[in-house]
This record gives sequence, structure tokens and C-alpha cells, in this order.
Amino acid sequence: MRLILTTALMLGAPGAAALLVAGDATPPPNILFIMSDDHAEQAISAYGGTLVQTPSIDRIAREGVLFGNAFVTNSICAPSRAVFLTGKYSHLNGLRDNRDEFDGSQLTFPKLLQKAGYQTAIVGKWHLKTAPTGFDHWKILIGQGEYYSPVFLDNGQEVRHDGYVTDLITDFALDYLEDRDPSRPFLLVYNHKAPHRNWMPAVRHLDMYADQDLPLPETFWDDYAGRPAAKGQDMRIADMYLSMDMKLHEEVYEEETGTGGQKAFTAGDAWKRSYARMTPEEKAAWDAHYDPINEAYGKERPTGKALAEWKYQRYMKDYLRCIAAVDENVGRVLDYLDRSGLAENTLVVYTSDQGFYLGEHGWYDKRFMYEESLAMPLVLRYPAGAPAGRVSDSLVLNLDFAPTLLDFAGVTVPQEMQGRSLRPLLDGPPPADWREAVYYHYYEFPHGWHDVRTHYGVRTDRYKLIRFYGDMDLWELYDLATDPTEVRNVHGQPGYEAVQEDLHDRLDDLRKQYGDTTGS
Ligand SMILES: [Ca+2]
Repeated sequence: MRLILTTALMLGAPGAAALLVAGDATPPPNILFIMSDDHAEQAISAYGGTLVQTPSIDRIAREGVLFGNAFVTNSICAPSRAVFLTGKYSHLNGLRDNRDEFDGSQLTFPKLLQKAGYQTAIVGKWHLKTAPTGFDHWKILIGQGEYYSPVFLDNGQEVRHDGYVTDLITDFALDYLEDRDPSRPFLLVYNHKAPHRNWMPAVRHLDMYADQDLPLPETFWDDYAGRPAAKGQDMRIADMYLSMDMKLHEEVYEEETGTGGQKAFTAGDAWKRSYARMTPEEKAAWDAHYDPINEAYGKERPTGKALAEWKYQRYMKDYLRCIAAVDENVGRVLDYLDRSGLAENTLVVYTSDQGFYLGEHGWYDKRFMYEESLAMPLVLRYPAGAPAGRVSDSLVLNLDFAPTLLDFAGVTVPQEMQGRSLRPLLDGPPPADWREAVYYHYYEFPHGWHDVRTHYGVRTDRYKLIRFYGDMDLWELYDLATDPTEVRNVHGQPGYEAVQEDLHDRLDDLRKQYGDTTGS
């Protein structure tokens, strides 16, 4: 402990004063931050999801706190990760969509933890194009990474590892924990690629759901009435690629039946490359499962609604099988914390970079400010400093991660970070001045994937106001109490005048508060 304080003081870290003033005997917590990619709340049993069982993630919730109203500020992969690191909205951290590169010279919470004496590491998905900064150790996937035999950048060196990505990332996370300096606290960011598209399960999970069909969500055949931006997207399951998404080989599918979110993308080639990465043993297990399904497709050749529903089953089963591997591996790490005696003083967070559509509105992917992709799962366990079995309904954001982790570490949260520490929410009612609305802004259009229009908006505990701008200029208003699936846009409708005016005011105020003048 003394060493930490000395190091922090010598480096003039913002946290030094806080650590000294605190002056108690409790060592700062270790931090294990787990972020998966595109893991929807609907696919976590602790959130009431019935599609898949997630006992390890549920365990974190049961032994800690589950946040029932956790949201992202910009529902897309790289931007969400930049918000996580900086505690700032996209218009300030500079990473607005997946085309942008992360400016690693800016202030991030890992840098501050480093200065405060933490050893810092990131293992798994990074996705920010520039090399990590603020981490002593990094072993990351290149870009999106591959499910089988992925290539990792090991502190800058490219190394290919045979095996399944979710298992490998966990192996490397456990290696790091074994090899770390036990005299100093650690920050380990342990990020999964799964269950990101194209949802390739581990071969050991291919038999899950073999004799079972999954229920269609009630909005699967949404007609998008009153919502031109929702209608104008290219992210319908009905339009998924037969190659990359459905894993059919060329001799079976012959021609693609959908745009897949990006007409210019050569999905067939991408699928061939992914498939070719498997070892002969993996390929044999893979083919034993998929070949009969592919042959059946070749004979039946479903079209129209039947094809869309066939794609839904296939997509969902692969997505959920990927989650089975994530949950198993989270369990491996929790077991390690138990065995090594680290569990008590380690803050464990499980979250995802955003939510995902599992057939709602007929979709996969994210981006829209509608509930399924605006929401992220968030469970947190810290036996030494947070109660077990609590649920918080306060409105929280991924913007809050950096301030929260700094707060737990006893490091002063810099003024320039825009989120708030979640710590006061853990064991009591929320502070009187806790936020009553969250602000959102999405940017990736007309470039990129899926044709989701640029939009921003505000969500309170009951209502949501969205403005689509760019090649469309549209307002949407939803009453989540009476219309939880968001199919009835009541903007401009009688009876909502006061609510609408209040939401417009809140939106204006939040844009001012966060300094967002973009998109006006
Ligand atoms: Ca993602």
C-alpha cells in the first residue's frame, strides 16, 4: 500500500491526494472488467431472458448488483469502447462511428489507474484501430478478430493461436492473473469478441437447440408504420447473407438472397476465409452438424416469410450458442478468483458494448435508440464493498464506467469526464440529484453498415423522444409504459402535448449540458 501511495505521489497523480486522505487500511480493489460484444439483455437469464441460461453472469448479479436501466450513449462497437475509456460522449472523445480512429493521447481512466499504482492490462477485443495506451500489458484481437484460430497482437507482436476465440481470450486473461505482480492492485479489461456477427459457436455447443425452435418476437413482422427511419434500415434478418450469416457453402446457396446490411461487401469470400481457419478436427465437427441442415436447405429452398423465419432460427441458435461459451468462460474466471483468494477484494463488472436485436422489429444488429440496442446488461459484484442481490432501477450509462472505477480505486474523477460514479447507487436510494434522463447520439450514416439514419434523443424512465436528421428530418415519441415495443410513434398526437414539450426541453438542456452542437 505504501508503495502505491509513493508511486502515485511521485507521478503527481490526481488520485494521490485521495488515497492519502482516505488513509484507511482497506487496500484498493482489484478490477476485473468484462465486456462482451453485442450481448443483449434478452439473452441473460438474470434479466429474465428465457432463451439461454447464463449461470455465471447470473452469479455476479446474485452476489452483487444488477442495473435494470443501463444504457449506452451511442449504440455501436468502437464508439462505445471509446466512451468506456474516456467517460466522455463521442463528440468530445472524437470517435463517433466505426470509421473513426481512437486518439490514444487523450485522458483515459486506465492511465489514471496506472498513475495511482495499478498494473493495467487488456485482453481480447479492442477495436479502436490505434495501439492501446494506458495499459502495461495488452493482448488484443486485430479489428473484429476471428472466431477460430484468431491472430492476437501480443504487446505489438502478431501471434496466431489455434482454438476458439472465447476460450483463448480467457486463457490469456488467466495467464495474466497468474503472472501479475501480487503486491499491486490490477485492472484487467477482459473483452470478448462473442457474440458478435457472424456468430460462430464453439463446436462443443453446436448441438444446443438441435430439437427445438425458438419463439418469434411479437414485432418480428413489424410494418414500421409511422416510422420511416425504422423502415429505411438494412438490418432485417430476412436480408441476412446465406453465406457468412447462415454458413451455407456456395455450392448449396448458389446466389445470395439478401443485402446483409452492406451491398458492396463480398460476404461469400469472407465466409470462405472464416471457415478455412478451423483445424481439421474442428471442421469435421462443424460439418457433421451443419452439412445435414445445409442439404435440407438445398432441397427445400424456402422463400419469402418461410425463408425469413428459417434465417431467424439459424441466427438465434448460433448467437445463443456463442453466449453459452462466454458464460462458461466467465465462470472459469470467477472460479479462479475464488481459488486464488482474490474474490473478496475484486470488483467484477459484466457488461456489453451495447444491446442487440434478437428478431425484434425483424432485426439483428444495434444502432437505433430503441430499447433493445439502447440498453446494455450491467451487473457488478464487489464483496468487500457492495451488497449482494440488489437491483438498481436508476438511469445509468456507459459514460459512468470510468468515473465509477476511478471512484472505487480512490482516484479523483477529473472534471472533464461527463459520467457519474455508480457507487452511491449500490447500497441505498439514489442521490436526490441523480439524472432523470439520458442523452443519446448515433452518427454512422450514410457510410458504414445498415443504413440507420443519424439521430439523437432523450429517454426518461417512461418516455423517449428521438430526432432523426440528415437525409430525413423526423421526430418520434414513445410512451414505454403503454407501448414497450415502440411501434406507436405519438409525436404530434393529441394527449401528449405536455409530455412532448417537457422532452424537447430536456433534450435541449442535455445537449447544452454535454456540449453537443453536432447534428443540429
Ligand atoms: Ca458491439
